[in-house]
Amino acid sequence: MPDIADLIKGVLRDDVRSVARAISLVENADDDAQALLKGLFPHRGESLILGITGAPGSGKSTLVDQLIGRLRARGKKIGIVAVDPSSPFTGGAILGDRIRMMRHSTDPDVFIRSMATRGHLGGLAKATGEAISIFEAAGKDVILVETVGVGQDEVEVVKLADLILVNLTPGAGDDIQIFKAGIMEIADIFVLNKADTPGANRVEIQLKAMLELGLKDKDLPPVVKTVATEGKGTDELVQAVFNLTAKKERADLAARRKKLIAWMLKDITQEKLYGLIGRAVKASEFERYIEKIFSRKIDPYTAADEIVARLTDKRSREKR
Ligand SMILES: Nc1nc2c(ncn2[C@@H]2O[C@H](COP(=O)(O)OP(=O)(O)OP(=O)(O)O)[C@@H](O)[C@H]2O)c(=O)[nH]1
Ligand SMILES: [Mg+2]
Repeated sequence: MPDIADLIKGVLRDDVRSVARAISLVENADDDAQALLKGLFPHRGESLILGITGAPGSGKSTLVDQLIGRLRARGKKIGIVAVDPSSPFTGGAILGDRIRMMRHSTDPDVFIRSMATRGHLGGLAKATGEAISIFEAAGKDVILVETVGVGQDEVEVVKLADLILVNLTPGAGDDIQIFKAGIMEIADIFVLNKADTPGANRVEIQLKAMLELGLKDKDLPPVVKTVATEGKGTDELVQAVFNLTAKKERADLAARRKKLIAWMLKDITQEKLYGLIGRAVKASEFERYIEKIFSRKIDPYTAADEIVARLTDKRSREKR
């Protein structure tokens, strides 16, 4: 069993192996993980959390790879959470992300964590928040969160970032997808990637026209054209990010952080409640309930009430 106090010290020193161990520990989500996260919590740095979202295959990872290069050139220490889409969209995405960012894999100041959305639904905010906490405690300057803008959860998670980059491409169908998901409203910067493919200028004009119509009284978010595979436009993108962070209101950033905290608190509380239920009601008892519900001797609502009542009874007995 790892010594948590040592591990905390290691993370605070930004020791690569400690950060890696902390992350695996958190992935296992046991009591040690909680002790670790509790210990790290008071130590938060001034990290900038950058979210990047867009349709599958729009070039997010290639862009992230370019951003890593540019930010490293400015001496920034970086943590990356790549939320991998479940298989229906792009199979083998984890491998793809790793390979595209591989040239940074030997850099101790670049730490990449992949996270699968499959089987994690709902817990995504908690898992992302925990990875962010570790990176913050380790003193990363910039934390990049890459998610596919398809499912509601992924979209919600990206909203937790301080700044949101929405990645579009000239490819057909993107506009419909983005606007349907309501991503337009949350974008701080639009990245029009694959600007080397046909239709880039047309899409840029369309996008700007739509933004002017849709966001009448607000500052229009910048639109930056990039060719991520060649690194074109990425300097401009980094500049746009820093211009905006300088401008963003503290209150605005605080509001986003509070939303992340609210999500995490909800997730953590739910997880603890599930744990309590699991301990209070044996698997065999669950089986009995299932049989009773199946034979219509009891309805599932009453059964759930009984299970919850068991918990509250137990707690009040403990208190007495
Ligand atoms: N022509 C062109 N191709 C690009 C550009 N950027 C990325 N690509 C290619 O697009 C493909 C997808 O790139 P990724 O970076 O994996 O895209 P992604 O959005 O991370 O994909 P998922 O994580 O699977 O959703 C790769 O084959 C890239 O080489 C670009 O600017 N121009
Ligand atoms: Mg990717």
